[in-house]
Amino acid sequence: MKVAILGYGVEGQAALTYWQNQGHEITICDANPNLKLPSGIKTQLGPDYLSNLSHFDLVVRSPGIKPSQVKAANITSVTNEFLEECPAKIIGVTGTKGKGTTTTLIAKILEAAGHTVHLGGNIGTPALNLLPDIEPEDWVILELSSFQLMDARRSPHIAVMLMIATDHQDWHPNMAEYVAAKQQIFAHQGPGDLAIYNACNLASLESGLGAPADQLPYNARDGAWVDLESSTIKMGDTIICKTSDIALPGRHNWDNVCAAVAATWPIVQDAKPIKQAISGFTGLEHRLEKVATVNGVTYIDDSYSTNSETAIAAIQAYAEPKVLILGGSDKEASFDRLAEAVVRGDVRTAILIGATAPKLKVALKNVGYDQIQEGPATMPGIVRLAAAAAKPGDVVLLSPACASFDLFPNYKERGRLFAAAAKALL
Ligand code: UMA
Repeated sequence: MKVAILGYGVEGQAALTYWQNQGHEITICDANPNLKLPSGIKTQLGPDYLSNLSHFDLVVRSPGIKPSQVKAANITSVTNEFLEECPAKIIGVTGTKGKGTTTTLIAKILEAAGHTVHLGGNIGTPALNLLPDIEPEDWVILELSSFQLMDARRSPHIAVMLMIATDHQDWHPNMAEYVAAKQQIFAHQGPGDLAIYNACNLASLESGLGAPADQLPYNARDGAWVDLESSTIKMGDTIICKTSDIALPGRHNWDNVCAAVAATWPIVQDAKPIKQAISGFTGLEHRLEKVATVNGVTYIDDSYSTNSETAIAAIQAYAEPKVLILGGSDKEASFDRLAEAVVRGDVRTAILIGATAPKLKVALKNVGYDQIQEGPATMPGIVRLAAAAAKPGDVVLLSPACASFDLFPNYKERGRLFAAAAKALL
């Protein structure tokens, strides 16, 4: 077959290995004319990279490329190929925020219960790279983004939809398309499959109630929920653990814990491994990660926070006075709710950085908040400014509510530089 791989990033590279190993003739198509590629590979690079796709027998779309841009008869994606070829049962997790944490917690619970688990998808490992090692009795846990789900032709056996909030409106033309893309996680399920939804989030609730599979809510008494009276996490009437057993910081993570309990209970039917995983998992890198304590000030790296909802959750996760670092590249989002949370959130100073700094300043001033400092363009300077503003007992919180691409290569590098600058204060 003549196979065109659209986009040569992480998934494109996985696709190249996969289809090349099957002996097909590959052409890499990418908007970037300066890509580094293996020698001898055919290419179609630059502005016309999406032209003449009808000449190929198969076209493989990378998640970052919009399906509407691709004019070809036989289109697939790494996600579609994996969903078709995977020999084991799959648990898929989507939602706006909490996907990575919930996906990982599900994997840890199943591991604690003695299962062999494979973890991948949007969290960083392209699903096709998992395929060679998967045995039929294993479990696969996939984090799935709207970009990956949008043209999905199959759904996972157990599908989890976490909270949905406004995001990626620079890529999807509107929220309706974003939510419809996420709903593909349920759309192709059938009898015997399980659709898990967040009963306290309208878009997730509506999507779950419309799912063709068996439905199981969380944040609801007939599913996994937090019993505030007894301070416990329950599955129906069964106590799984105390809320104080949860090692993840912040109340928003109780939602992720409940989602993971709902997804794994039907498989393990035993509170012990679930509690063990919940009490041992402190979180992923760059998600409310404590990276240093200097002069009585705690430095928290929440660089993964790229929208207002996650920054609000981060502000609410700490009772201490905060020096908050906000800003980055623009995703066309409103900062009004974030500004309200800053006012209520005991924020000593907000340091504004990057392209969205002026927009954030307006939103903060509109709600009467003026403890604002403009940050420099490099992380050591930003952290020094934060350190000077903080008092012993404070938290310096990098939770930017924005993507990183104006000042940093990606959110991981932004977080890594923050941690390094904080440690350099010692
Ligand atoms: N490209 C084009 N045209 C475009 C867009 C991209 O030619 O319109 C090219 C770029 O020049 C580049 C390549 O495509 O060479 C990049 O491909 P990609 O953007 O699809 O990204 P990958 O490197 O393949 O990584 C993807 C996910 N990226 C996106 O969805 C944008 C990764 O999620 C994921 O970890 C990886 O596959 C493995 O599955 C990242 C992400 O930001 C972390 N996801 C979003 C999020 O979490 O909010 C959805």
